[in-house]
Amino acid sequence: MHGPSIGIVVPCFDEAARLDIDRLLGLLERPRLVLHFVDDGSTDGTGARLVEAQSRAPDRIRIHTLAWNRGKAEAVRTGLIAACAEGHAITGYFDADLATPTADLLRLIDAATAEPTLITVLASRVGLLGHRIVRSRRRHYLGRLFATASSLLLHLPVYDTQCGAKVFRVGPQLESAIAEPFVSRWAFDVELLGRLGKGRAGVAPVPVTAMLEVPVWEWSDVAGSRLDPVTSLRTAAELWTIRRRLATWR
Ligand SMILES: Nc1nc2c(ncn2[C@@H]2O[C@H](COP(=O)(O)OP(=O)(O)O)[C@@H](O)[C@H]2O)c(=O)[nH]1
Ligand SMILES: [Mg+2]
Repeated sequence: MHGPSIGIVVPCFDEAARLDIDRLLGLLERPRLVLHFVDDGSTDGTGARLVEAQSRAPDRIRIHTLAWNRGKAEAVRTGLIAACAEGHAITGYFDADLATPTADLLRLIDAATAEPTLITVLASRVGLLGHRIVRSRRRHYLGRLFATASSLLLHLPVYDTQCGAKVFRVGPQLESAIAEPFVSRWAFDVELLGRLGKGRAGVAPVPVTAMLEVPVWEWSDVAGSRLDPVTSLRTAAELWTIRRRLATWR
């Protein structure tokens, strides 16, 4: 009657300055949506801001606290495992800086809800007329290079693996794909898609027809990103590690 139960993971590492709690809590207008914040060893007061947020909707907000900074990949994985364990029908993750607006996340959830065969719904940043995709030229072209390399690695015609908003149907396919830590710290989205696409013993691969990319209406490069040039290079190098790991993933 009120739609599926939804658990959205928001990884946070030292986000005290960027967290816009009011906008994030706006997501709770969606019936049965629960926010799973993962505080990844923050030392800047993020924890206190999350506790304050939770006091505004105690039954709709979870806080998972990691004792030390494990990186976005492990933080997201921890949150997704918790969301699956809680029995949500749909889960996903969403960057704390709201680079993707909440309205676009809700559109991903709507797509997954409307079409039960979909297992993966990804937000994609495509500069279409009438859409507002704001990012530096440098970040755009580097991003396109990375996306093309990822698409070749995955043998998947995916346009954008790195947008920080993704939604999944909970089930054995997702659960087996997040059961083990990722080998990558930043390119884990690629690794996750690769695992889903490969399947595992007793778990069927997710076919291309169960994946959907939804172009976002808005996306803006929010200041304060931790993706500096050195990290970008490391992330690109991670693609090789992922390729090797996926070759033996079964
Ligand atoms: N858990 C965790 N999350 C992180 C870490 N670094 C960044 N994030 C989160 O990942 C999301 C995107 O981070 P951001 O720095 O904006 O990266 P970018 O948008 O990809 O350039 C935000 O929700 C951050 O809080 C980290 O070390 N650990
Ligand atoms: Mg960002």
